[in-house]
Amino acid sequence: MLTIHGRNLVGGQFRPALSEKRIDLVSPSSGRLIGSIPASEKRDIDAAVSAARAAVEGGTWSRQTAVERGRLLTALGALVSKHADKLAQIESLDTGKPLRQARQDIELTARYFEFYGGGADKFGGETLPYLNDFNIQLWREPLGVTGHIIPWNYPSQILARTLAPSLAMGNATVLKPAEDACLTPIHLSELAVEAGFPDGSINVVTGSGDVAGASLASHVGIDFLSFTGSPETGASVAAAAASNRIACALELGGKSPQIVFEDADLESAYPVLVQAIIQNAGQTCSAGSRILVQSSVYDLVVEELGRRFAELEAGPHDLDLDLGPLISHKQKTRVLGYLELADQSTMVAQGNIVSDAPPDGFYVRPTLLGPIDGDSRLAQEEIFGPVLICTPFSDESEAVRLANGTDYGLVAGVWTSDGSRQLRMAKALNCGQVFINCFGAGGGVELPFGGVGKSGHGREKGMIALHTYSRLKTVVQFHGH
Ligand code: TXE
Repeated sequence: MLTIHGRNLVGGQFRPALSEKRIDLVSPSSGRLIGSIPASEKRDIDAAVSAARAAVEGGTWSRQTAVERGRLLTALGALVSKHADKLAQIESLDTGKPLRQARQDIELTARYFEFYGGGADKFGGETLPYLNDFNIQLWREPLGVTGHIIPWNYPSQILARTLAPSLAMGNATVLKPAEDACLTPIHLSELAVEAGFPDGSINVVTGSGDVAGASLASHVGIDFLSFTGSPETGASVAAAAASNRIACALELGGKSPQIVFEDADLESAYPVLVQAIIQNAGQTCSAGSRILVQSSVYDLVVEELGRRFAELEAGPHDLDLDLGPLISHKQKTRVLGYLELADQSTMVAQGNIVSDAPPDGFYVRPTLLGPIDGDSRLAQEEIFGPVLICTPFSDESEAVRLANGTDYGLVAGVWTSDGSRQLRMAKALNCGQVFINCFGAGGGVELPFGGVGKSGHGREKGMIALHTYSRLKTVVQFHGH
């Protein structure tokens, strides 16, 4: 079994935590030890923020042109592709996700670096019409040092999605990966150095959320914070950022509905409806975790979904089944707690855990529940596991009321062949992304992404992220008659 002992990257140097303390990592598939990471503290974060500050204030990084920054990002993307096999093995081992999904994640990771590598020298300011004799320019400048706290569900993809646009705009970065899964971030930091990123431009510091994460979120030396994780931690990091008067982008998950009308092409919808919840064992911020089905086809749809759920298999990451284990014992307990809330009469179907799955792995059977009341906790709260709930609706207005009836608003899917209804629904849905006759949990490098309400605010992905990671300066020049 692979055992990895990771190091921090601070100011271009790989090193353990200053205290030399470490956190053990376990494999979600077996519950067995697979390595350890530095248990960094405030002084490690201080060192990383100082290194980043030096990089943007006079360091080599601050002198790189947009073209050079773009080339570095593109080179890192190429290195990720070159080492894709190894990175996918590590991602799969560390998170428990099936190997083929880890391969897709690594492909997308490379794509983020490529995309923003191409974007770095194509994004600039503007001029404005104003009074005669004046020239008005709007400049796009880097923010300075950006802090990034990322979760364990898509460690490599989320690292790339948040670091790449920030680096493209010329910021220096400090990233704190999640203590439950951070082996790919550690490997990506090594590839970043190999690609030639100057000292201090990328710093990666591992550790627990309440120590290393909280130190980064509250650090007076950062100019912007990007956070992806739970709404509760999101609120606490946003409060810390506010006390330092810096902005933040928060991506805090969702309870994303897929709305199936009676005129939908059901055969095309079924595999997508299932995949959108079992991908990453349901631990996807944009998982399609609620299905709203028009009453006239409710029984038909739920019966077919039930048939498909009963065939699903969960097992160790390297068996590459439909889904792997959950990330940790804590997540497994959380998801089983939600299943206990379900009335037995609403249990439609459950998939299986393969018999050779190690007993100490964090497996949960994929489960289909319905009909579930739209006001119940199962319909309102993010379960973050392979649990899909079904709720019937009678007409378009009830579908909208149910779809918008949670505190979250990240993504929604609409399945209907009526073109006018597609647009009416897209307008009425209160969320950041709407998919029509398709659904894209994760992925979509080009597509601006972010939520409303409890799902957070700010947008990442796509060219819009270059706005997020830069600041506008208005320059007013009087040039005379
Ligand atoms: O999240 P946390 P957890 C949701 C999902 C899941 C729940 C709990 O519903 O069941 O959150 O997961 C760091 N200051 N999502 O407990 O705590 C932590 O080290 C600063 C949705 O793992 O938010 C990690 O790096 N940082 C989500 C990151 O925050 C702190 C993905 C996320 O951990 C901190 C993950 C603190 N006080 C969970 N405490 C999505 N949007 O995709 C923790 N952290």
